[in-house]
Amino acid sequence: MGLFNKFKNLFSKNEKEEVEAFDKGLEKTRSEFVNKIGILNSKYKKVSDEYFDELEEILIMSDIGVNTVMNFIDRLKKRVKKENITDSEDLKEVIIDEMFIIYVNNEIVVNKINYSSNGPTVILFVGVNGVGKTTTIGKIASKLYKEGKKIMMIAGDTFRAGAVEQLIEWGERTHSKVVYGEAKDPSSVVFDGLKEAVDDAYDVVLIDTAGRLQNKVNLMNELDKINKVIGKFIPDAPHETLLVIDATTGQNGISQAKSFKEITNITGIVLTKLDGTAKGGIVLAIKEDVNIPVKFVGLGEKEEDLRVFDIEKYIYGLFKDM
Ligand SMILES: Nc1nc2c(ncn2[C@@H]2O[C@H](COP(=O)(O)OP(=O)(O)OP(=O)(O)O)[C@@H](O)[C@H]2O)c(=O)[nH]1
Ligand SMILES: [Mg+2]
Repeated sequence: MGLFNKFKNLFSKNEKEEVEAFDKGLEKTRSEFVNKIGILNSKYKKVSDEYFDELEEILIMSDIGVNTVMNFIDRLKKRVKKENITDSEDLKEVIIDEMFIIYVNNEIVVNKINYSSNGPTVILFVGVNGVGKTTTIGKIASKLYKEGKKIMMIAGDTFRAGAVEQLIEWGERTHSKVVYGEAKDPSSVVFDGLKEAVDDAYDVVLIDTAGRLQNKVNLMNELDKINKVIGKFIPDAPHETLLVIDATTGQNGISQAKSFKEITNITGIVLTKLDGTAKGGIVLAIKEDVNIPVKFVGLGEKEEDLRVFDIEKYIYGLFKDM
């Protein structure tokens, strides 16, 4: 209790709404997690090897990832020894503390979007089918529009039926220009779009791509081509390549991240549908197994449900009932 009041006071008044969004989006993960730890702690009043075995299982079930969990348990055991902790209740604070350490790990966590200081900022969205790329573009456009930005969306997904219409709909809703060309090569649509974006001084260009990963070489070639076209217009672009992952796919999402990392230079991850899973621990696995910063999280289907990722609000959302 004391810990969480301390925690809560860290957030400023104007962050209240933001804290509530994380809190709500992580409800499923939290209730599962906190329940299980509650049951565990009433079963074992004292910390023991059996206690750690069961804790390990609970953590793995929340998709934190096996390696991460092993290291985590090792560190907990060391602290238990060093700090002479015997009661399982006293271990709670240490668990939360160590979760922070996994994520922050003495590094400065950069989750800000790298905006260009001159000319359009180009953000490329990649990821497999149905993870939420197009929806994320819509949600980000809605944020940017509210900030007064001139936005262009480019329909680099010329593959799936209905993909262009979906983007056009988001374009209308967020006052963004949509550039598309059905039956064209994605990179030639990107060419048309970027030319216009530079000529007409757009602030941000959001590029949607098709979500295919059956053939790594093809995808690599396609993304290479798109990147070359982008670089022709704006040498230091794309300023961000965001990989979109669906949190409900758990460890599968982690292997997608590993594959995409080999294909192209991913600068950040958007983790969608956290609201739809009890396995929100995936954020920590991404950090440890992939080491690409999570820049945004999807905490629901509405426009305002996409949030800039914040580790403190995330941890608070996970444990506030503990
Ligand atoms: N609950 C929830 N649903 C989401 C979130 N993000 C996206 N969705 C839903 O996920 C579904 C797929 O989203 P799309 O944006 O079409 O996914 P995509 O990656 O563009 O899919 P393809 O173009 O087919 O590759 C839609 O029904 C979205 O409403 C989220 O954060 N939470
Ligand atoms: Mg799409």
